[in-house]
Amino acid sequence: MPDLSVLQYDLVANLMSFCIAVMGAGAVFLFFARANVAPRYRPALLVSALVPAIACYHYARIAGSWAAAYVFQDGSYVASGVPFNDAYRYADWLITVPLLIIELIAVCALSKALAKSLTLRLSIAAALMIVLGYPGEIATSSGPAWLWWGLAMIPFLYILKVLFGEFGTALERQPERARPLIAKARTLILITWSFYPIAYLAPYMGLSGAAGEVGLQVGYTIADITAKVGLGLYIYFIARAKSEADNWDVSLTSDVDASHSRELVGAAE
Ligand SMILES: *C/C=C(C)/C=C/C=C(C)/C=C/C1=C(C)CCCC1(C)C
Repeated sequence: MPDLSVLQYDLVANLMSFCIAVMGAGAVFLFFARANVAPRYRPALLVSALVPAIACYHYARIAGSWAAAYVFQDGSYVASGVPFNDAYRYADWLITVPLLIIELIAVCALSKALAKSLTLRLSIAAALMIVLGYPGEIATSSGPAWLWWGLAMIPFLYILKVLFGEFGTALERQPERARPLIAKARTLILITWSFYPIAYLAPYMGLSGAAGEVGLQVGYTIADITAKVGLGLYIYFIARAKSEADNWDVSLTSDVDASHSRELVGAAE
């Protein structure tokens, strides 16, 4: 681990702490938000809540490992000799990345056969992508790093191909008001997920030392928050839009929504 200034060390430590708070709050919000959507979309929201809950736990471990990897000495942070454990990130991704795919497919309530086939193929591809990426992440020379990167890119590109191909076709049959939200959720996946394979290569493209390490930790953390809590919020809004399109009466479960639903009923009459 490279030596860090107080500012660099604190930037990472504070961002990890912020991430624990956001993931925890996101998990609680999405868990209770289930009540505001029709029962058929609740499993999607439950999965959306599980993802930041799992990440909240892993970030507590990651932040602990970051603290253990450094000691404060003569005005700056130097490596303590305890290795920083990057495996927590990969263990987290191995569980959460397939779950993110599952929540997006679940909220669409596609035909059973299509949902099953997409879920199976995409979650296996997602897990394979993470497993193939790990040996490269811990590699110390560029040969194996590039090799595993290339191998992990195959399932990654497959996921994007299916999301913008087959899944895109299924999207056309979604209710009108949910369609733009689903398309935006998919764009969020494209943008945030593309960040990871680029950040992974940073040390091999000239960004090394303290700036490289801080950049990587900050980048992964921001991407994780956006990809998990950001997507979770989209899943919630999609589920709300679809519940309304299904004429599900929100006032039955929530007082706050009663006046809104009366407006809807009024508009329908
Ligand atoms: C919440 C965590 C998320 C959304 C993590 C996503 C991770 C990726 C899309 C990682 C992709 C990688 C490649 C495509 C190649 C190099 C190795 C990885 C694992 C960084």
